[in-house]
Amino acid sequence: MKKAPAISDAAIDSDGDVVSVTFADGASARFHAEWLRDNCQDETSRDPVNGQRLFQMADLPDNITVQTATPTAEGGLRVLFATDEHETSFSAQWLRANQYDRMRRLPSGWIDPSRSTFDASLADAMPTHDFATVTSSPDARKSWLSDQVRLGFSLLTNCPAKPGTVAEVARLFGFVRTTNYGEVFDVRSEADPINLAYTSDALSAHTDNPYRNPVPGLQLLHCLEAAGSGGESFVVDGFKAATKLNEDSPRHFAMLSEWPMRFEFRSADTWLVNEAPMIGLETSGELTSIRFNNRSATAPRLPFDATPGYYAAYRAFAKIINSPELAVSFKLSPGDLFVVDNTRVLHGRQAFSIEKGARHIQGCYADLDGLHSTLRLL
Ligand SMILES: O=C(O)CCC(=O)C(=O)O
Repeated sequence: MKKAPAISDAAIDSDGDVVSVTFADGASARFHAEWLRDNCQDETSRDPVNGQRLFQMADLPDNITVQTATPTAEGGLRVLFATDEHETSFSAQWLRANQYDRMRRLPSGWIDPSRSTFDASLADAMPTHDFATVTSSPDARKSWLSDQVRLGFSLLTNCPAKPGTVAEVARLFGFVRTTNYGEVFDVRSEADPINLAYTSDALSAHTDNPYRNPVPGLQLLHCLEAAGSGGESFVVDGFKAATKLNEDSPRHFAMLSEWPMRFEFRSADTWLVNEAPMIGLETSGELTSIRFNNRSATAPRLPFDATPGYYAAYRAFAKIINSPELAVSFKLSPGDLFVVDNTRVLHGRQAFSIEKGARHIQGCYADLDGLHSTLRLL
């Protein structure tokens, strides 16, 4: 690490609440008295061996102020706190590395810059990778997984069109997550289906299993037999849709990120319920997750006065999600497999006819942390 310039000057505001320092290169920084006291680095404050803090926040006096702050001969800062007469030193290096007075609150709904959002035009530049190549080459696997993290979606071609391959692909980067649908599940038209996915009906854009907590981070769908007619797949970037909602109406965006939807799945042996916002934000405002599923959303129970605004926001979000400008459409052939980040990218399919051949897709779930771990190691 580059050595920080020495501290050449220090001043305290009239209340003793804030210390301003000037570095030899002319840069300046401000620190609150309370922040400095909490972050004292001396050996009565931090264990000299492991660096862990030795006091409790509750032990510190209220209304901490600084009595004196002076540059040291070594270029650091000597501080005497007025409230508890604690005296300590900070190096210029440490203060520069931990400076916070230029931190900015980011707008609600900001997206990690390592992600790229997409719309329908991605169909002209599909993130396509070859099964045999990603299996044999670590570089090719890295490129595939990087696309997956950047876009939340990737397509793998020339996979063996054999049952079980989907789990084999998941094991290239992590572990299969078994659910009540099994380790792998067969998506085809069935009599008396436990899920509308197991029919020949169209499925509108959705994320899977929002009724679970946590939801599966990744979904893999592998084509074993294509539909004779219909059955085209599509994906929609939920981050793009949420960003559009925020641009059109920050009020709607706030509604869906503050109030939860209730999601439910029930069959003879399973009853899953989860209540969570459709748009998930970190406390920093970062957009981190989308839950959207028309089939499994159930009656929301919100404060009476919030309900009309919630429905207006829900309808506006649904219209954006269903707009053709966002849907990337493609038809799977036997051996094609796509992966979606199920916390971000929605997927769906067109209705298909079963007269001209049985469509058969096999799917499985996996967790995102395994994929990120494999990518870091690669
Ligand atoms: O049939 C398909 O293409 C997709 C099925 C699906 O959306 C699902 O299993 O979640």
